[in-house]
Amino acid sequence: EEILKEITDLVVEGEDEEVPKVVQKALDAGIDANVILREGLVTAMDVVGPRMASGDMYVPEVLMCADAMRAGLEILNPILAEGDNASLGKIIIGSVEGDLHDIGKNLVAMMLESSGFEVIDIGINQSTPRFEMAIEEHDPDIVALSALLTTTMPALKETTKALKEKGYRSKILVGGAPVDQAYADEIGADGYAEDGAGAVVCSKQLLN
Ligand code: B1M
Repeated sequence: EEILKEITDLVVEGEDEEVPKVVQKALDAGIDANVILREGLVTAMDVVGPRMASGDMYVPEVLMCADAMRAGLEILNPILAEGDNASLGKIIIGSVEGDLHDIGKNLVAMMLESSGFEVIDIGINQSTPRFEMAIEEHDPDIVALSALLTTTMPALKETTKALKEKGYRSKILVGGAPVDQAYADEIGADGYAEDGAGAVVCSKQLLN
């Protein structure tokens, strides 16, 4: 679809005012919100990633892309979130210490919420003590940890270990691009998910 390509291009260009308008236009044209998300918005990050790695794009530009993506997501969020309201369980989610990436985490949070979980998002760059404070305040069923960098995988491991050592009842779910099932097993997490849909399936399994 032409309009999906237009959305991708606008996100890559960091057009945060245009993106929501075109996303709305795509919805009005009857395109499914999930398709707009996957083939319009998320594809932009597949373009941005390699450009960033090759030095064709710098952090300030990528931040503009992230803002444009967020602006588009805000239009889709209420539609994607039309789920049931019964709480399947309480989940605290955050990006681990040193990690400032939040687009993927936000997507995972949105999917969990729309599937009926109560989600408390504590944000990016969260240290172990911050997770502990949140756990003590909310007593969640699951703590979901996101890491997007190979350099923050050690923080993922530290936090997982520390929370396990404290003996909280919460299950620990981990994910993010560099993480896989083998690593999740190695660090003693209770679950691993590749994406938002996987996080929903895994969370349901963990609470069974
Ligand atoms: Co950064 N970055 N970044 N970045 N960035 C990556 C991750 C990178 C692969 C780009 C590249 O070089 N090709 C690379 C990592 C290399 C590596 O570690 N192997 C990288 C780097 C190097 C960096 C910096 C070091 C760059 C620098 O400063 N020189 C720096 C580090 C900052 C820090 O965190 N300390 C940095 C900064 C940034 C920005 C701030 C500019 C920006 C983030 C803005 C924001 O998030 N608000 C940014 C972005 C946008 C990216 C890319 C382009 C896109 C990430 C993204 O949002 N993807 C990324 C390259 C890429 O992924 N193509 C890149 C879309 C999103 C939907 O996917 O986040 O993977 P993702 O989430 C998925 C799954 O991973 C999974 O589900 C999500 C939905 O499908 N998932 C979970 C995520 N969390 C989960 C938790 C779960 C389960 C599943 O359970 C708990």
